[in-house]
This record gives sequence, structure tokens and C-alpha cells, in this order.
Amino acid sequence: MLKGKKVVIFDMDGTLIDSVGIWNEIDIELIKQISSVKIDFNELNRIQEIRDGKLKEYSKCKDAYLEYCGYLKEKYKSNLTKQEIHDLRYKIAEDFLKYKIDYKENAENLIKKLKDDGYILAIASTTKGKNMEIYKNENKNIKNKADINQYFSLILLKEDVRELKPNPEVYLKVLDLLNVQPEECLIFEDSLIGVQAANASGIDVAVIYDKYSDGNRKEINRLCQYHFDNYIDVIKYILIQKAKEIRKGIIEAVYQAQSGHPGGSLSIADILTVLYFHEMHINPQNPKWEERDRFVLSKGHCAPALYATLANRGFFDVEDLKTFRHIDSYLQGHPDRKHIPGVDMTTGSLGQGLSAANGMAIAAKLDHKSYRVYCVLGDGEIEEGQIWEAAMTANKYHLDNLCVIVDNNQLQIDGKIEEVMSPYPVDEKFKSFGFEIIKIDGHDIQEIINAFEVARNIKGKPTCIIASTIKGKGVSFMENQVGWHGKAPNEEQYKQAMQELSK
Ligand SMILES: Cc1ncc(C[n+]2csc(CCOP(=O)(O)OP(=O)(O)O)c2C)c(N)n1
Ligand SMILES: [Mg+2]
Repeated sequence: MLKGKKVVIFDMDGTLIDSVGIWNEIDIELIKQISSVKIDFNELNRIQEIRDGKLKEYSKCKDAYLEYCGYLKEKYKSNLTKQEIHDLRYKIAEDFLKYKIDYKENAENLIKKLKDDGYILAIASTTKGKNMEIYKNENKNIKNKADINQYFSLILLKEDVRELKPNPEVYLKVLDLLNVQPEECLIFEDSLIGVQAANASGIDVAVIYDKYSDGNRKEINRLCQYHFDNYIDVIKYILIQKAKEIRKGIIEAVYQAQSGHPGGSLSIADILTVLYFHEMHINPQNPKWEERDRFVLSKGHCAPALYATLANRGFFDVEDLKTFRHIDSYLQGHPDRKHIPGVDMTTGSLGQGLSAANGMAIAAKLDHKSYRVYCVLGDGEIEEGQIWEAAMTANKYHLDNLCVIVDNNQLQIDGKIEEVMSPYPVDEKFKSFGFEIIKIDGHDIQEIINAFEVARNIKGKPTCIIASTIKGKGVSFMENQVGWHGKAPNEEQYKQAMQELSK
């Protein structure tokens, strides 16, 4: 969906904000204030339908909204003139626009993610300039979540075009002003007319269904390639695509090196994707930013997963993954904090990472810093005794800023963990060491997102997320095969793996 795109364009009303719902509320408030008769509240539930019908009826008039206010005057036997009702409507609206309007749930998270990823963001809408001024400068809900002035490079409104959607003028103007081709853009829309306008401009369109456009779903589906019910589904979709890129990076690195550990790298690809592209506060331009969240890959042999994630997140060039394990490359077989931007701890000797993560979490507490520390352990790795000394320590110091993730793929270097030296029951063990336990499917992006959110809100003790995973996940012939713990694919296997991950 975003491949090859430079610019992401948003419609405003209905797409970024629930404006229809707000105008319904405004009209109900207006009627309460002007009516001199008993109000039929059942009818008010149909206010949107009534308003749309009247606006259609008055569409040839000079000001359809003024006529609609005339209709309200007659219907509710108001003493005010229709102009006074019109003015009152806007006065009520002003408060709603300032205090009630808000981004739709998670819209701001998508905006931030896209901006972080380097996309140019634009608004191309039929919203009135006067309302947009309020959203931009006075509405605190919007300002606090994602300030429009800061995130959007170009804003086109009703006054900027002669013809409204479904005429594509507003989108064509974006192409012109930003000097880009239609195939370099993606539009987020909510309505049939918006989708039609996008189609007519030759730009790909993704729809975020709005409950008010339900009647047109079939037609919208026919006209556009990508459909979502809400913003979290868009975010999930983007994360799933990212995880595929990261898996491809893992295969590329291990293939080019003809050595390394693909199995355990593929099993943590989804977890690292959510951490680096959704959960953690980091800055690829400033890898040593003091306030950043920290990450320790205690099972350091899965460096290909960490490198592919850091590269895709912008810490270094994705092309460099091809130098993995090569002589003179900075990307050696195990993570090295001295030489690789974004690596917080040197690891590879199993069992030690949690102790280092404890140190970072204790340092944050001593320095009164709010950063969090994430530590990924292998399920074979937790057979090491030092892990349990560290678990005891995390509990003693109430490290609620520490989140441990056990990659429970059930295999280690040469067999099933329960046959080599069973650490089960892993949940009961960490629980008895004072941890809060969260169990998830480590390949379900939504469950991973939720688990980190829950962990962030647990106070007074550390959290352990036990992620049920599949070693080799994503490459059919590697899945659940202990033989792919530390082996590189040959050319044929490499091609097949890349093909499977490109689907
Ligand atoms: C202290 C130490 N002992 C042995 C090894 C060799 N080794 C590398 S990976 C591995 C198995 C790890 O299994 P697990 O933690 O389950 O990793 P995953 O399945 O995620 O690859 C072993 C024994 C090592 N790196 N460090
Ligand atoms: Mg394992």
C-alpha cells in the first residue's frame, strides 16, 4: 500500500475526525435551545437524515443551511428569525469545534508513524477554512495529540478549489503543488464521493469506513483497493508489511554470510517490529538519545533480526545487511554496542542480557528517568542459572520499567527445550519470582501491541511476556525445524524463502 509512495493525503471531515456525529449533536443542542414546543426525542435520532434531506431540497438556494434553519424555525415554532437561528447554530458549533472534536481513535498514531517514516503528509478536504483554523490553533484535543501545523506540509480546503469532490480538483492541486506523480501518493478517505474523486485523479485510495457511509460500502469496495474499519487496523497492516521486510532482511543477511541463525531470528520478527515501529521511544537520527527506551537482545545469536529491524527503522542502510558476518563489516555475528548504531547492549553469551537490562532499569530509577527497558530472552536461554539470579534482582528492586519477553519457540540449538533441560512451567517460574505474567501469541500483532500497553501500566513489579512463537516463522521449510537454528539457505532455498516473504 505504501510501497513507492512519498505523499500521504488525508481527507479531514469523516476521515480524521467524526464531524457528522458532531453536527448531529450540534443540531440537537440547537433544537433544545430554540424550541417552544415539546420535542419528540425519537425524531432527533433521525436528525442527520432530516438535515441531509432538507439540504438536498434546498440545494438550489443561495444558502441551503440558512433555509434549513428556516425549516427548524417553523418546525419548532421558534421566536428567533432564521438568520438568528443560523448564527446560534454556528455559535454552538464553535464550542463543539473547539472542545469536542477530536481525532478518530488512533488517527494521530498513524500520522506520527507516517511522518516518522519520512512521508510528506497533506490534507485535501472540503472542510471550511474557518473550521480548520479552529482545529489547527484552538482545539486542544487535536493539538495535544498531533498538531496539524506540525505534521501536515500542505492543507487544501473548500476555499482552495472551485469544484468540490467528486471532482478531483483538490487532489490534482496537491500533485501540482508538491510536484509529485499520482502513483507516488496514497489517499485516506471515508466517503463514496471522496473515493470517486481520488479515482478520477489516478491516485490509490484507502478507505477508513465511517459509520455514516455504511450505505455505500459495496460501491466503495468496488472502487478502492484497501479498506479498513479503523486506524488501528491500518497500523496493524503497516506493521505486518514491515515484519515481512524484516524477515526478508534476516534471510538476505544469513544467505549473503552463508552462516548465522535464521530460526530464532524469524521467531522474534513480529515482536521486534512492534517494539521498534510502535512501542519504543527511539530516535534513529540520535541513537544515543538519553531518554530513549532501551533494548537488550539477550539471545544475541538472533542478531540478524535486530540488524534487519534497526536498518528498516533507519539506524543504518538496509544494503549493509548484505555485509553481515563479513570480515571488516560492523555487522558481526552477535550485536556489538560499540560499533552498531542503535544497539544498546553487546550480547551473545547466553544468560547475561537480563542482568544488563536490570542495570539499565535501575539506572533509570536512580536518575528519575521515564525510559523503559525491554529484554528478549530465548526459551532455551532461560535454562541458564544467571537468568534466575537476575529475575530475583528485578523483583527486589521493583523494576516496573523492565519488560522481559520470552521467545517461547520450544526449540533450542539441538532439540526441544523440554528434552534438553525443561524450563517449564515458564509462567509459574517467573510468577514465583515476582513478575506479572502476560501470555500471548507472539505472531499476532494486535496481541503484541496490547501486551506492551498492559505492561506499561503495571506498577511496582517487572513484567514477563511469554510469547508463544514458531521457530523459522514465515519460511515454510524452516518452520519448527531445529536444523534451521544456525544454518544458511542455499541459493534455491534463498529464492524460495524470499518469494514466500514477498507474497
Ligand atoms: C553461554 C552460551 N552457551 C551456549 C551458547 C551456544 N548457543 C547459541 S544459541 C543456543 C540455543 C539457544 O536456544 P534459545 O534460547 O531457545 O534460542 P532460539 O530458539 O530463539 O534460537 C546455544 C546453546 C551460547 N551462545 N552461549
Ligand atoms: Mg528457543
